[in-house]
Amino acid sequence: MSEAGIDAGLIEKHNESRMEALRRDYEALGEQLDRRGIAIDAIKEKVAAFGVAIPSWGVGTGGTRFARFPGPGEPRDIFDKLADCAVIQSLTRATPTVSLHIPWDKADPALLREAAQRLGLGFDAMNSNTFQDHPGDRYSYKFGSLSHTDAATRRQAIEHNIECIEIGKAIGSRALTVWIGDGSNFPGQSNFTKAFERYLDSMRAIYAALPDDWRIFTEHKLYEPAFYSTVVQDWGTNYIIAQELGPKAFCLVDLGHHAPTVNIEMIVARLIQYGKLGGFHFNDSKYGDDDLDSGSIDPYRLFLVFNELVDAEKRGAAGFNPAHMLDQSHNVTDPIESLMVSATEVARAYAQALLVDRNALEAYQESNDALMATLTLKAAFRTDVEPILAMARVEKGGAADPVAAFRESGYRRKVAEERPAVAGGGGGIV
Ligand code: LRH
Ligand code: MN
Ligand code: MN
Repeated sequence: MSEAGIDAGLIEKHNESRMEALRRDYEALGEQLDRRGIAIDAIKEKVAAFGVAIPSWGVGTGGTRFARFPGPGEPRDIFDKLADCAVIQSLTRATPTVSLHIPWDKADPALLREAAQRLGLGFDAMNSNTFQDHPGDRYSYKFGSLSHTDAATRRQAIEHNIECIEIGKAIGSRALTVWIGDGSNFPGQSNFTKAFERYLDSMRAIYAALPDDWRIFTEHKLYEPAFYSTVVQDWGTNYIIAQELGPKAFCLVDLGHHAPTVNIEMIVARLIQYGKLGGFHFNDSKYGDDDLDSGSIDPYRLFLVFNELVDAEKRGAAGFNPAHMLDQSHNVTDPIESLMVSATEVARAYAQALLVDRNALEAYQESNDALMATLTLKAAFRTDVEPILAMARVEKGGAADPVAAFRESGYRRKVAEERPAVAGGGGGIV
């Protein structure tokens, strides 16, 4: 095994047997795209430059409120998690960074930096956690954190966020994502206005500790863990927060954090238009915050989100620089495999969105030709861009078929020998 966990020779051998077919598929697609006035190599270059961050918490098996069924070779700590992330990166070449969650990933920053460097990884946004109590903390977050009625509890939550910034500074991160579970379970339990005022005050204190070259992302979520009201529940509230805090504050869109019928791509467009789109937590869902693999339920929606992103990229929208991160939980699949599939699906949506004939689309929009406008999007979405994704991967040293190569490597079996089995048990998202 190499430092990154997957032997380069194994990837080479894996690719060798697939290269001939891949070249032919790539050529055939190139010809087809050429007829549509699209240069396949230019799309491939864009895909090759695209990356999405791995959530450190994603490489462990998730769970539900009811149970957690750990798999073999579960990472024991952040260093095992980084090793797993490096495997994902070496096979997909689309996941160069990791997003840490504190205190889950708390460790000596010098060691974190050293491990990441050795594994060829960087760090994306830091995530704070005041949705659960931390061992040793004086105050409980049972009734809230940044919006808590008690000033000392709020102060503790503020300090925790500032500590996340400090750790992030030491390891080269440049953003903090704040998601809180604050809310209420019963009508009357909380004063909506006062709770939001307290939240904003707390966020102002965190914002004041943000270095000049950092961004702060606030993440909204409709419900859960609070079941009646949530302090940061939707993109409207989120936009207010970003406006109130200032130019370093942006909204983070987690695809699973919306009501089932909400038009997420339109929210994305609005946030871009007003310069407040900070980034994404990509995942998919059928019912709520299911944290399923990206594109596993509604790949068309993922494509439509990317359609907005490519539109903004093409017209050079002011301040447009969203962070791409995954945020998912795996109950029945191998987390490494699921994360590789998700990273590929996100890149696929990007590639498909790059194929949209934007001049034609604009003309159909201007002439109110609804049918042709929607078929223009469909033509891009229906294109099988797999040869582009695979070729970009292989040319960067990744695997033509990451899941197959991962299984060939025996990585999971090997780490299961070193990492003691973990007992299953009650609920909890991580
Ligand atoms: C909340 C959330 C948020 C947390 C993560 C573990 O549902 O999406 O991003 O930090 O899950
Ligand atoms: Mn999230
Ligand atoms: Mn979530």
